[in-house]
Amino acid sequence: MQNHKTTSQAIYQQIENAKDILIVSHQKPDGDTLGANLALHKLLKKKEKNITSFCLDPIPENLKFLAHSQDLTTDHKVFTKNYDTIIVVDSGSLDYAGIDGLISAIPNKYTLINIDHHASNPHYGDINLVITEASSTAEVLYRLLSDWDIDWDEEIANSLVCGIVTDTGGLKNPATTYQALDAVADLVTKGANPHQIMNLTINNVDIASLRLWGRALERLKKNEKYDLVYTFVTQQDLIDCGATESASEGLANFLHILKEGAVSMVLKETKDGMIKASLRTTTNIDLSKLAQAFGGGGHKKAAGFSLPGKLVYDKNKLRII
Ligand SMILES: [Mn+2]
Repeated sequence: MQNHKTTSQAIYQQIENAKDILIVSHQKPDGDTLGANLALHKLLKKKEKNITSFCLDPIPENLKFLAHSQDLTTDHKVFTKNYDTIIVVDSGSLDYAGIDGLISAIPNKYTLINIDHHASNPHYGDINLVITEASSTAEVLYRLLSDWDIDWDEEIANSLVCGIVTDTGGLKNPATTYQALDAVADLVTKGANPHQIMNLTINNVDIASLRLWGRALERLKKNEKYDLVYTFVTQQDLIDCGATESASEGLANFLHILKEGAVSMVLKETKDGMIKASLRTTTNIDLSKLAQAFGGGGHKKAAGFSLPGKLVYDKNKLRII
């Protein structure tokens, strides 16, 4: 913890002296990376800094309730400007953020701050605040801001609660530690409304997505040898159910209710010819290591990787070609 305090101080100094700050979320953004980004955005605006919030992909419709969501840009041109400080939130690597090719276009020298909770994070920043036992980057940020004397408000509190609530699957998954709950409780005293945020995020699945989940649930299988329960979603399933690419995202988390199998896995075909695997466990198996062996990454209890290929389901057998 001492180490975190020193890092917290270093980040504070860097931000206090900064004028132009770029905050980057990871591509295909979720409630955590956006909650963390926009909470920082609001706070640093109050400190009269020039803030640019960037994400490679646009903000999903259901997260547009976050304050300052309209200030988030997807314009690559922001990487041709000068910044003294770049803060990357919730990204295990610059590649995961989707900016490894973009960041080299920034003309001047900057300080890179890496704020994250992914176990696979190699500490790529000049300053790294990576707390792998934290539920979410929003919780890491909450701890950071609690070390400083900041001007809290309802919007900052709600953005951070959004990150904690979504990354813990509604305060239910194994990442929901005492510290995560304590952070939410304190953020409620600062004006956050977790119930409302849950209804806008977790409890917000449409019929097409549930139909898709139904299809996947019907196919659930258990591999006894590996104590693995798995299922899959194809591009054809998305078409048949009228569901979007993001519809299967909640499915892996939903499988937390399962009592069988040490590990659950959802395989999903993507538009670009890849198969994306989402792994979950409630045991002590370190899934981030397993995912890294396949070129992926993530957390100990929730991780993923991608492989090129297509899924073929024939005579009750699943094959990857
Ligand atoms: Mn996260």
